[in-house]
Amino acid sequence: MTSDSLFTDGAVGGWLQLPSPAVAEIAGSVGFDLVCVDTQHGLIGDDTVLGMLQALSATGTRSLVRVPGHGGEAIGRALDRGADGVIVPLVDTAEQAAAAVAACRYPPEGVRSFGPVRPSWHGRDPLAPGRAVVMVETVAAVANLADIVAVEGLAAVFIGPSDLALAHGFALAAQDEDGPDADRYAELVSGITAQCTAAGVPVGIYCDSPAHARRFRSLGATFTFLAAEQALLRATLAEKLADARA
Ligand code: 3PY
Ligand code: MG
Repeated sequence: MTSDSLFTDGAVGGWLQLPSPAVAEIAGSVGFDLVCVDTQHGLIGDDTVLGMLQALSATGTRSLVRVPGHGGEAIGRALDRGADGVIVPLVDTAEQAAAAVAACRYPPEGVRSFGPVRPSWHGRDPLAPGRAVVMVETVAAVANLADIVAVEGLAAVFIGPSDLALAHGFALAAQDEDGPDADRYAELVSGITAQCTAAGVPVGIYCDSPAHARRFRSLGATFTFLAAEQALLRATLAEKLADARA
């Protein structure tokens, strides 16, 4: 159970990796509970983030930005452009999680520099903290999870299922219900979700497919993000092409 209106139980998010406000507007128009603009692996440059966040706002869709690393500069820029929060990848320790939370808050609680340019246009509380979501996808993060979820002010944990698999010596296909070592991988994921839920922290996970979303929900994920739009676009184009040639 969560009291955060962004990470409601069962929420399904969209995931954007193409540098396009128009594509963001399409994603926003289909009813996702929230959408993430991915600047870690996505092909999205800093200048395009603003237009994508504006396009999402135009559809009334709330947004997160996955920043490329732990630096406070990228976190502040995402929040100044109006993102509701950030996803910080590859967090290993409670200290790193606490630094992410601090980067989303102004002093005295945090270290964010004041300059909420776009939020101020929309009557949003200029001092409102941004949501800090930290990714658990490494061996160290799993080992340190009890301390990570105890960090004051953490909005949610987000599992990177592919990095998590590789870091623990699993094939990527372990994410599939009938994949190699699927049971051991499921135990790993369930262990993470159980610790988050016991601590009252929403726990989400990236899902390559609706089947993964169902599987991971059954393993305790409280919210999910559906596959990146570029992967869905390519799969649909290939399917329609094959169909047209049939
Ligand atoms: C992962 O699977 O490692 C991710 O970071 C998903 O975006
Ligand atoms: Mg990852």
